[in-house]
Amino acid sequence: MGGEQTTPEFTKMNPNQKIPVLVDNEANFTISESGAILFYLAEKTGKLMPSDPLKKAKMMELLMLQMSGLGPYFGQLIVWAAAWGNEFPKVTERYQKEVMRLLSVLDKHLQGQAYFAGDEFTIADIAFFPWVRMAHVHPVGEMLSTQGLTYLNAWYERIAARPAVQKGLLVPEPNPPEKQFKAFVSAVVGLGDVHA
Ligand SMILES: N[C@@H](CCC(=O)N[C@@H](CS)C(=O)NCC(=O)O)C(=O)O
Repeated sequence: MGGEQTTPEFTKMNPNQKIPVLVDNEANFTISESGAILFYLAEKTGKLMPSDPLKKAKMMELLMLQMSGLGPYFGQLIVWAAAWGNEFPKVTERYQKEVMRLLSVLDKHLQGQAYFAGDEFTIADIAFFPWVRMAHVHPVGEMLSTQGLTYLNAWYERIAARPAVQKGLLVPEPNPPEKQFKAFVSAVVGLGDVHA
């Protein structure tokens, strides 16, 4: 997040100037937006997505909830609570409450099913995992009481124990939580002058 996202080369790949961007050289195809990237990869590989159209639609429902709900609201919570040092407690509180509300919606959703789309691990679980993780490992997590969210916590442990997830958490390199958090704050505030 050193500003590379605003260079002409990167802007050509994603006019929205945000990561992630996927370049599939094999298909000569470039795509941005994490949800669209996950969907593209699942379609391409035939993995991590139900084939049944109704189950797939339910999976998309959850993927959209992550993209439009938990991700943006959690991002804003980090901006108001951490980056701007809780300068306006009422604003921070709005995002804190909404993140908590969404986490308890997710908890209810997982009651009686192991994964967000039912009994199989899909891209919806992959999309939610880093944000739910944030509620556990980062300083902002202290503002979110996840203790009573039994189903969500069990899901979190289940996903975190997957060998591929553990491997993924070390990319690009293993970092202590404080360093990860700093990088995350600069990523969510990353619009430079717009936020100054
Ligand atoms: N809706 C987008 C959000 C992407 C996004 O906000 N990326 C952040 C990093 S988490 C970013 O590139 N920040 C840098 C900036 O805004 O300049 C997605 O899901 O891919």
